[in-house]
Amino acid sequence: MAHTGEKRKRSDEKNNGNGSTNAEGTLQHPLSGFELKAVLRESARDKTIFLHGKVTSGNENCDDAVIILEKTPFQTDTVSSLLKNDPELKLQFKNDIYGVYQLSPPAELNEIKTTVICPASEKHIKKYLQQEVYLLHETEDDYKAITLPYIESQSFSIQWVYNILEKKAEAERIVYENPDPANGFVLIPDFKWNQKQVEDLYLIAICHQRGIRSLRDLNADHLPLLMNILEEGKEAILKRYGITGNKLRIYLHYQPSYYHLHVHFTVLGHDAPGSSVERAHLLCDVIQNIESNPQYYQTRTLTFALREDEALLKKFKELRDF
Ligand code: GTA
Repeated sequence: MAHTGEKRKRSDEKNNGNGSTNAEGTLQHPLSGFELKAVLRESARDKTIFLHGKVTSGNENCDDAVIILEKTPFQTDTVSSLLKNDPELKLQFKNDIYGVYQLSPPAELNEIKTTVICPASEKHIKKYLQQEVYLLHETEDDYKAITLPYIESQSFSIQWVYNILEKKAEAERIVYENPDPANGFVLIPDFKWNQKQVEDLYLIAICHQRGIRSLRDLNADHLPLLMNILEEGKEAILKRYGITGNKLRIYLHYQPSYYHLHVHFTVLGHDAPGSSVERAHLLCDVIQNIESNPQYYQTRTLTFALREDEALLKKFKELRDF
């Protein structure tokens, strides 16, 4: 019988160190015992699929897990090795000068980015489910009477944000930090970016100050923080990735999923999810709006889209003529 240490080592090799330890001290594969429950959404264009499944991973009770599979972009520095040394090609058809083949690349050039949310709440499952979306115009009163109570009662946990700010998770991934408690922030690669190519660069700046939920809370007091994020964020990205500020889309989501102020940095050429006009607010515009009217985000009607199944949309339907 293998000793626990040996068992852990073997399982570690198989897992590449990515497993979690169960009660017996054995490392378990994050997808161990995977059973598919439903396909939540798929996109042929984005080469992604969102799955609802069950896993029996580690200590966690994962009757409900969300797994996101995404084919990763080509990397210009390794792409030529895909074609060198007569790779395995299957002819699909040939017509005159046109040939279509299926290429089977070696495993290291054929990665699938795999995101596992485990255990996933019902809200996570709904978030990734393909659904109709509806546009909503939220007035100042709507925010106070409907949205704010909703956010306070049932938004996603932001523990992962505190883990980043307190260096309990992803500490080695931090690209830049301004440690000032009021006007500082942490700049870190987003969940959605594998950092292998800058073509889909995606970072987030998370502010140190707690209690700023979203755009709606921003006023003139927050201008130094917003300016720091804009200027220092651009500078850090130029230094680390060689991408200039005029190639970056720097924006906040309204509504966000996580109500602790954060700013998205994506490259212009990348059509990042959530960068559409009904959700993304450019940071430079946000700063100007507050400069011209310090109460801009408390008083203006803000427009955004909500999915059919979202509790917030149901609240608006109940309480307003929608
Ligand atoms: N570094 O633990 C984390 C982490 N988490 C839990 C979330 N984020 C994290 N980053 C790090 N570590 O950009 C990131 C998210 C997001 C930001 C929160 O924090 O990736 P938000 O509050 O405005 O929420 O931003 P938003 O935009 O709804 O989040 P999200 O998850 O990006 O969803 C938007 C759409 O993107 C989804 O509806 C879906 O269509 C798509 N999407 C989400 N995740 C993926 C994915 N892994 N792969 C492909 N598409 C995805």
